[in-house]
Amino acid sequence: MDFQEERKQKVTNIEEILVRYLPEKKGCQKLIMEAMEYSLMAGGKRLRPMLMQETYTMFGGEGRLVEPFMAAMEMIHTYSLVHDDLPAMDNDDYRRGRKTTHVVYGEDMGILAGDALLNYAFETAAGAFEMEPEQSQRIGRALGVLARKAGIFGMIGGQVVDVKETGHAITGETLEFIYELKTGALIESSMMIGAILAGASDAEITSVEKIASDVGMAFQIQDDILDVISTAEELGKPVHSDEKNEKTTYVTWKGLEGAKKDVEQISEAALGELRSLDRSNPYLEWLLSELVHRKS
Ligand code: GRG
Repeated sequence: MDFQEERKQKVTNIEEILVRYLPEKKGCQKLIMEAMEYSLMAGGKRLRPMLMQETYTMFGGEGRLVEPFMAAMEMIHTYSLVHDDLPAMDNDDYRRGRKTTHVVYGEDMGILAGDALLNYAFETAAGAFEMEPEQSQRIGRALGVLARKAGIFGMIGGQVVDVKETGHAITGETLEFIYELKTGALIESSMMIGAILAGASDAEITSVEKIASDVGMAFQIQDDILDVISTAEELGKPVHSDEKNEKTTYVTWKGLEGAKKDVEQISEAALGELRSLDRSNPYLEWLLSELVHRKS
């Protein structure tokens, strides 16, 4: 089986896990549960739970302890997208090829569905204590990472700066800060939690955080590059700059060629650090490279 085929199977497996951890739709909470399911099961790359699972197995993790955390991570990622699409933020009507949650369920339910996913993520992850009470130390540490990297010192912190700086020119350093937190933090916590639950050492967990931080940065720069390419194609213009964008992006900062060069350099650094761990997971190596070189 080639890696592409393996990836499809892994996505299917992750979606089965997600369905298993969704609350049963009933009672007076039925509507909000439907909205949670609508957004969580809308597709997407399932990148974060996949990175978590691959890091877990790379460090010798076995069994299902990682699964509630995989589901929790995708719930948190999904909540961030639901809230990011709201009229008060990006005001998007479509995501992942279908109508956004607030368009289908109303703005009030969109807000609540995001809140519910965030809260239910922690309820879900805390279920790991019952699965393996003897691993409570690792589970507690993983919960702490999950909370911190999604919060004010992680994704929310990055989003706040992004929102506040919209409409102003920003420095490259501020842009990197936004990307590190907004995009990088959840990728970091995904891989760190996989390592923590598998019993990796502190040095290994620090190394994994660095790898994931580089992956997040390269992933976000590639996002900016793809945005410029697709816009230039739509306008029938040559692809060399970021003319449409009023916002500072990595491409407006460093130019298209500079951005591409940095994606290569940063992803090479991540792969080098991964190889230096002396743990083997050829699929994870392939996935990291695939993600930062994706064409859509
Ligand atoms: C509202 C608290 C709050 C945070 C929002 C995630 C986010 C922060 C904003 C979404 C917009 C954006 C471009 C974020 C950068 C991270 C990113 C590239 C998200 C999309 O992740 P993918 O590509 O999405 O993994 P899929 O759909 O594949 O799951």
